[in-house]
Amino acid sequence: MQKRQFLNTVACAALALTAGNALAQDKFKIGLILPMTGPFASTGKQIEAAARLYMAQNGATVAGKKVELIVKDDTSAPDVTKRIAQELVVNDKVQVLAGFGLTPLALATAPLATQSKTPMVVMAAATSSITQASPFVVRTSFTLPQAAVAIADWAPNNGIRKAVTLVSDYGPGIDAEKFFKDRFTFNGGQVVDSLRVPMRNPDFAPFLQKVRDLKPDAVYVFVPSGAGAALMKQFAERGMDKAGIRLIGTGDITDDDILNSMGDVAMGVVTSHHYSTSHASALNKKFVAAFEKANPGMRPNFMAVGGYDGMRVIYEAAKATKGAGGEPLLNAMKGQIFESPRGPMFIDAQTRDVVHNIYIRKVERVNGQLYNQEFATLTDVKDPGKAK
Ligand code: VNL
Repeated sequence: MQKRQFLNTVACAALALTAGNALAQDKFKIGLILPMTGPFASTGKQIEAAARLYMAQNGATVAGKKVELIVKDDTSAPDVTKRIAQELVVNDKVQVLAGFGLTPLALATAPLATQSKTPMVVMAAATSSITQASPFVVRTSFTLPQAAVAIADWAPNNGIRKAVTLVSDYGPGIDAEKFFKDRFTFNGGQVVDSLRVPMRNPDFAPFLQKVRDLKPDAVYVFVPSGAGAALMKQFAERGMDKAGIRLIGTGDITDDDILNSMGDVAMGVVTSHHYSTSHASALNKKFVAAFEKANPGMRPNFMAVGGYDGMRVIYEAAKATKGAGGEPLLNAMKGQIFESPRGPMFIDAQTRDVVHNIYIRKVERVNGQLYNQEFATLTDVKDPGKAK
């Protein structure tokens, strides 16, 4: 009697365990860590909206498993990103980590991806070296050197001989400065000064005054997504444009999310980047229409596209591995080639970094709204930061 009861209990426990396992295996979990509050909240909002759009369009099951998207706010603090990533891996047992709004957040998490063999899809951060911080990193955003080199080739052919660089003082800014300076100088241009502004709450005024005094043909700028509006406002207030100093940069400064609110000062600004909301392809028109329908009043920017394409890479890899995570999932991400709303792109199997077109664009008014209008294309640009 007692023995039978014991056996019964064991059988029940075993069943519960199996059921628990089956349940866990029935899900494919994506841990999406983003800055949803604080100064970089726009990046989090764009990426979350795009990830949800991808799921709405492509179904919430993959390889027979229900996809669970777990969105967490890291407030753009690296120690928080790392702690959340740890919880997602250990407690939630996510198959993949994704998001990473800024370089320091990605770098803080990379060692954990390596230790736990969890693929880590970087959808926003853009310092070249991030993919080298862990063999488990795959990137669907872009790299600053890709954009910087392109505008450094364009500028000397378009009347810009003397430039001052002005960048946010951290990873992507340092990349933006170095790769612009090297290429622009190689092309016969001269960088007369290189200024770095604090990453958080920057006051551009004293730096812009310095630029005014130096009287270059152009000031070349990198600031992270979201900070462009403040820069543009102070650029106008200082009368830089009237002093004949042109503004050029990577497309982060004319971020589509906020471009429309920048007003006339943004008109004619030339930048280089991998995505514009007005990219003229059928696929992009569909993407923008669906995004705007699902998120009234919001325009998808390059962050949204990094998130959307990141979900594509994850879904297709999960299909190939039948929902398994770890190294097989990572390997199934390498070499993926597809059409993105940005244009053609692929994940370089060797570097795990994105290869795509870089476009030269000019801010113009179209039907009463400001857009980055692409007018030249460099095709299949690899990260120049990997050549060294
Ligand atoms: C980074 C690069 C962040 C480019 C950005 O916006 C950006 C980064 C938040 O690597 O931290 O536009």
